[in-house]
Amino acid sequence: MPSLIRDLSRDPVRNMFRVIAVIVAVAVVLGVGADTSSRVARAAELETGNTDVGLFDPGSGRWHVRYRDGSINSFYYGTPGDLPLLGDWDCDGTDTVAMYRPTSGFVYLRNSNQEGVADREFFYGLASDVPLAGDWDGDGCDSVAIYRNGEVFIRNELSTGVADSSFFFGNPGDRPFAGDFNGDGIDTVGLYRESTGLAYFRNSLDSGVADFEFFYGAPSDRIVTGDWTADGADSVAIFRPSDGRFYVSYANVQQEADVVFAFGDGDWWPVAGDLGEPRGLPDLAYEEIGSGFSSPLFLTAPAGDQRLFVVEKAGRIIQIAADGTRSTFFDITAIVSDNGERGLLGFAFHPAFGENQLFYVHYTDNAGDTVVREYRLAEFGPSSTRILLQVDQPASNHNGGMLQFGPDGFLYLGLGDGGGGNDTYGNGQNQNTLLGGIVRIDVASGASSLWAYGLRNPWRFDFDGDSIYIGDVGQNSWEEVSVGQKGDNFGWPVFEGFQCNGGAACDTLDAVPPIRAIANPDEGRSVTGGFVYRGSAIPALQGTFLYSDFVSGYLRGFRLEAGQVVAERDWTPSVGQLSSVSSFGEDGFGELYVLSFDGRIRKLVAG
Ligand SMILES: [Ca+2]
Ligand SMILES: [Ca+2]
Ligand SMILES: [Ca+2]
Ligand SMILES: [Ca+2]
Repeated sequence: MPSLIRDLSRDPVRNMFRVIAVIVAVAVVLGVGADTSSRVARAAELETGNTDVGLFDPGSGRWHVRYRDGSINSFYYGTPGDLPLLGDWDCDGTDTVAMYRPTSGFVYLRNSNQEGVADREFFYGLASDVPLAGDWDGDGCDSVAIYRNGEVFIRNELSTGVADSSFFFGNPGDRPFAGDFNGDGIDTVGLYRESTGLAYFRNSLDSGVADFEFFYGAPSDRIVTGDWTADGADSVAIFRPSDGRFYVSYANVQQEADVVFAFGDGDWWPVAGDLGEPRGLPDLAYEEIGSGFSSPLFLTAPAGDQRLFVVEKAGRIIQIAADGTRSTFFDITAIVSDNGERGLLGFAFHPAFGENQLFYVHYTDNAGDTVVREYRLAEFGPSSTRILLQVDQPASNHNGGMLQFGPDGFLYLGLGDGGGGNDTYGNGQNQNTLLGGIVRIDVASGASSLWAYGLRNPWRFDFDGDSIYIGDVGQNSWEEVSVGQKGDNFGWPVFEGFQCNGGAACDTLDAVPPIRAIANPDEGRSVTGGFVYRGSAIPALQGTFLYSDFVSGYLRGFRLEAGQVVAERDWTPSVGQLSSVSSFGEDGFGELYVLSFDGRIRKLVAG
């Protein structure tokens, strides 16, 4: 068979068709993938060399890149229907994403693996061409070639222009790939015939017969190449859409995969390359630590304390001892109004609780108004307390909730816009009310002031350094996650997410846009803000903000650097959807928990 192909492939377009019928049966027999279960377990020992993999989901326009340590970064770049590329466009040794738009022949390059606009764009090729990334001249920089019906058009510059060279290789319908198969520092072209699983390789950029070929994969597999073994030469891997697995071969020979790992889903397009130092977010899992709580909506603990304190909406705080024993720590159900969005909504220990035994609650009183109250544990009783803040609530909804000490020692409270719909009471942009904002309370003097505003219902927030991460529940179209500082205006109701909701005012308002806007109802209906992870059990999660949604129950997170999202992930496909996620919680050591209104509490652990 090999000699037959070589003899005939002087005119490969015509003659490669002739051998298809012969090799179909062989390819099925030799296809990779036998006994995958034992090989999936080996993913952790994958010799990746300098090679990482990525997948582009053409349905959503979302990328998922997997670093060699197994961590993953997901981000939107490109639009449905684009073809993905990965290459070193700026010659810094790290590969980044690009999109080829088949409808226009435009290439859109990014020099970083994160959401954003193209760093460079240019036109090369025609509609229906297939793009290839490679270093065709060995200068250490990748550029884009295109494959068109059995002809390859090489270009060494990232700009619009004519091909530097072209040559014939393969048949119309073959799927081209590129790689440095002989380790000479020059990328050349291979062809994968999906219908048969036969791959053809060429080591020079000119017309001619395949230098070698072998069977790898099964029909509909998608091929990538990478230097998995760090010996300077690229070898093949395939992504199998039918099982969402990569099958990696350490040599360009016909053999079973050296390693198999699960990554991705369905009809996604694979890439491979050198993503540089791992910057992705690690696998996570839920570990249920308790159930049977009554509408739990918060969890906290004093720093360094082994106990957990669970807030139940009706007005109870349940203490969970280190051995799991539960007891009632605190009960103010008699003074809490608990219906709809009302209840005991926030709870915070004083940073010096160990010495002064002070703690703080935010609840809706029996008149339906907001109260923030201080208690001292040793003197607990209705008369032993100090009311720090009372705010009249014009409606039963949008009462905010979160209560947390900031790093500056002040106590912060999230308050909604007063309720109704679409800011009925006009509080979002009114700086003369505490409603619709983040309120700063000086617990020493009892003074309160508006610290940030333009919020609809900041149910949960978290301070990290001098930044606040806010989950702000949206109206009809967009749930928001925003990050800001003192004095910021988050835009409600002039903006909902990035969307203008206030006509001409949108042009002049100096509002902080959200970091993420989550489409309602497609992705979520009521965002549940979380925490920036500062625990120690999952080091690779450090600095990541995690959040969810009360209705859709996803688990998402991102990490910022200089205000930009540099790592992002949606763990829902691996951890599953939860029901009625009411809040996240943080224990005395910075580990995080997810609370569901169905009474269950789960700890976030390494996956
Ligand atoms: Ca680069
Ligand atoms: Ca080059
Ligand atoms: Ca080469
Ligand atoms: Ca290699």
